Amino acid sequence: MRTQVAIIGAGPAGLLLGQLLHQVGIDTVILERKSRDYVLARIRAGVLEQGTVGLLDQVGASARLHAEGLPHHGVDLLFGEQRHRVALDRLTGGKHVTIYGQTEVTRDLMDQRAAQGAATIFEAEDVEPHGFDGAQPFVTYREGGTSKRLDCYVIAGCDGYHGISRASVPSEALRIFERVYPFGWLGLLADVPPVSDELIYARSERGFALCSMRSHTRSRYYIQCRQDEHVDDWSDTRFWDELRRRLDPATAAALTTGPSLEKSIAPLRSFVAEPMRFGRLFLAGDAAHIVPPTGAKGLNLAASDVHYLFEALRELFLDKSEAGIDAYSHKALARVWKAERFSWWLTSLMHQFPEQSPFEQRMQQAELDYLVSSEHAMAALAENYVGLPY
Ligand code: RFL
Ligand code: PHB
Repeated sequence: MRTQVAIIGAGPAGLLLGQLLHQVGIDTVILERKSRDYVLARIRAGVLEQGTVGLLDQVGASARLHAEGLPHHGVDLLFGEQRHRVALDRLTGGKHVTIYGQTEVTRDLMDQRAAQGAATIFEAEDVEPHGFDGAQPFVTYREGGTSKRLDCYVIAGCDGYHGISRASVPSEALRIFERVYPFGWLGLLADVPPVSDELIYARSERGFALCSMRSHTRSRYYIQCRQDEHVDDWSDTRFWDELRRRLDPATAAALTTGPSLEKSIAPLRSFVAEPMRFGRLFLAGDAAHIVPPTGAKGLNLAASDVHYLFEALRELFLDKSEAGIDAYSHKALARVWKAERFSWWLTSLMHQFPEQSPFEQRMQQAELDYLVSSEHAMAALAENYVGLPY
């Protein structure tokens, strides 16, 4: 089999890239390790920047998003039993974010791709990129026990943090930057109305908590937990009790609880691999970088990478110019590092760190007090939260 762009991974990065390329007549095949149902069962991001929504508009996969997504014009910071609203719209000249689950984004892109008859091979085993340091790269994989080969001009590694693309690059060609945080997030999804109209990021003595949502009837909550914690040790009752203790009394009293639909623990990590291009192999999204979820940036960074990569590949295939692919890594990384900084900063500000000294505790407190007392500091937070320009 032959295609122009072999895309590894059918997460948001791979699917969005596939649709952008399809629109300008560039042929793609997506190879995905898991089944369609497995991919659609993963509960992940919930906050979309306007740039991400714009890309979904560009490919015509946003009708349901505009019908069902919730525009949010502010978020709350809760500390010292007080909620402080960050007026995203006022502080950014009218910008907002949209609450719409990553699961739904993925479903919309998959449905559109299937309707257009573009090839996605699910349950592709042992996917491996080859020859990307030359002009004739190819990808090998097994489908239903049969070995296959996909020849292409370019390989897009959109296969997430644990994927094969980055792992196929010789380690001496990669520079890794990493911070692992000494805690995780325990998340719970439930069909109960959200406790508030807007998201609440809460810092408490017992650890961080986040009140988020997927719709007016479906809530997503997170609490900071130990890294070595097991999800089975967290009954729903224990989760709800702990969440309540991290909120102010009025918010805790307003919380509606119910049986969980899903519960899982995610580790927190900052990670960047440089560069994002190796000959004819290009990394995009979590394959190249990870942010802790505190800033809601992971999916949105995958989208901005894809925007840059799409422009570069369009130039390569349609204008026969390599200028775009030569600039890709540099352009994408410039935005990645700013989102890394924001996610690291917000994580450091809002969580309890096991080894934190009394001095560091006071610094965290002072920074929060300063933040909510300064329009300039709040505007910097808002500007980053809604998403920096591409
Ligand atoms: P994905 O979504 O991991 O997709 C990669 C795909 O590649 C497949 N794959 C392979 N396929 C073939 N061969 C192989 N060898 C393969 N290895 C892997 C995988 O099965 C998968 O289908 O990466 P992508 O597309 O780069 O997208 C990135 C986002 O998924 C991620 O950044 C976000 O979910 C992060 N994130 C959030 N981002 C936001 O922008 N806003 C949020 O509110 C937000 N909240 C979150 C989050 C991530 C979380 N977790 C669980 C890590 C909340 C949480 C709890
Ligand atoms: C979510 O709803 O899953 C979510 C929202 C905001 C974040 C992280 C996760 O910062």
